Amino acid sequence: MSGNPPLVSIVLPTYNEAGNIVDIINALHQCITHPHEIIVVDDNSPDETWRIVEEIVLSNPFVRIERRMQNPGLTRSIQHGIDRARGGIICWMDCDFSHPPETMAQLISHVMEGHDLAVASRYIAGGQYKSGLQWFGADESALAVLLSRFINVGIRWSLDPRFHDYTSGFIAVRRHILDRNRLTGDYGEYFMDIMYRAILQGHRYKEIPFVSPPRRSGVSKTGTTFRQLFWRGTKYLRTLFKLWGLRWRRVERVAVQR
Ligand SMILES: Nc1nc2c(ncn2[C@@H]2O[C@H](COP(=O)(O)OP(=O)(O)OP(=O)(O)O)[C@@H](O)[C@H]2O)c(=O)[nH]1
Ligand SMILES: [Mg+2]
Repeated sequence: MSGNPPLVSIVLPTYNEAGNIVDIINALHQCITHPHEIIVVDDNSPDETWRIVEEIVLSNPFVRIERRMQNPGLTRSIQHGIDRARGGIICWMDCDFSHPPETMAQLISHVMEGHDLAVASRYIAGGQYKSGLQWFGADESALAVLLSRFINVGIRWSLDPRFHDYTSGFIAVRRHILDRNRLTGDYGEYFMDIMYRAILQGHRYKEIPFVSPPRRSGVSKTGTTFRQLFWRGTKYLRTLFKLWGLRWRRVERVAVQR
């Protein structure tokens, strides 16, 4: 890449991350050597994560806070951050330390080196999900971990098996891809949607492994009861049908052009 490196925008969606947000911003700022901005998008957290960030903003001009008062949701929050990002490379990740900040630095380097998207994956050699998870007495449900693995295998083999972690949510992307593809969906299913559309559009991606430990502080926002997990599963299924439709229309279009 010639000239100055593009600005990197890191979007951090937060809901009740008061115990993690200071450390995650500091860790990212230390790891990322390229010019960057950090945009925290908080859904008016009751633990006042937004207020902590407002304090940080006063002495750190590279940090911004977007406090959303309406229509909460993970996908909408990330899209809100993307819409306000100034960088040529846009990234996002979870803020609970299950996404290591050093891995974000690696993702950015891969995009700087020419890939359109770089994704951190738990399901390629060297990656691992919930390392250190205690199956009994832990905050995070073993059922949720199992379901996530199961959903991933199903999605992977019904879309494009060359890509591995369709629910990663840990990514660096060139801006033009996000200009063309807005995030849709409610929670984790937005990721398979954007990723598969990018694959269909022929964008170059790189997957790198990462080991995902359980969250460091606070509690998970992902439901862990059977009913919540079931509803989550149906949203993935709906997105899967939509993406099959997209692939089908694409195959038809290519056939007609021939
Ligand atoms: N702005 C915003 N952020 C959210 C919302 N829900 C979750 N988040 C953030 O999204 C990230 C992922 O949420 P987690 O609760 O860790 O959920 P998860 O990683 O899918 O599930 P676990 O594997 O149980 O940790 C964290 O940074 C949360 O603070 C939301 O509704 N709005
Ligand atoms: Mg998490």
